[in-house]
Amino acid sequence: MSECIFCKILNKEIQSEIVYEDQIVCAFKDINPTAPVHILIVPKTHIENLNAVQQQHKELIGHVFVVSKELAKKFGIDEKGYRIVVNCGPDGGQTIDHLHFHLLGGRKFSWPAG
Ligand code: IU
Repeated sequence: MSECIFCKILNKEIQSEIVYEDQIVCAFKDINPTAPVHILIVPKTHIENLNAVQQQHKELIGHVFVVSKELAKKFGIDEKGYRIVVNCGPDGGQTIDHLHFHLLGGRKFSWPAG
C-alpha cells in the first residue's frame, strides 16, 4: 500500500472534495485554499514531480491542461483569468511528492511569484 497521501486520496482511503475525475486524473479542492478557487489536478499515476516526467507522460500532461481549462470554466474563473502552478522540489515549494497542478482563481495574483 502506498504511503503517498495523494495516492491515498485518489484511492479514496482519505476523504477529499473531488470536483472531477476520469481514468487519467483526479481533481479535488485544496484543503488549505490560497484563493477563492483552489483545485489540485493530480495524475492518477504516481509521478514524484516535474523532474520525473518522461516522454511517455506527454499525453497525460496535455490532458491535465485540457481538464484545467474545463474546470476554470466550470468554476467561473475562465473569463477574468486564473493561474496554474506546479511547485517542484524544496526551492519550488513542493510539499507533497506526487505531481500536482494548482488551479487558482477568483482573485488577482501578483507577479513575480514570492
Ligand atoms: P505543494 O505544491 O506540494 O506545496 O502543494 C501541496 C498542496 O496540497 C497544498 O496546497 C496543500 O494545502 C494541499 N493538501 C491537500 O489539499 N490535502 C491534503 O490532505 C494535504 C495537502 I497533506
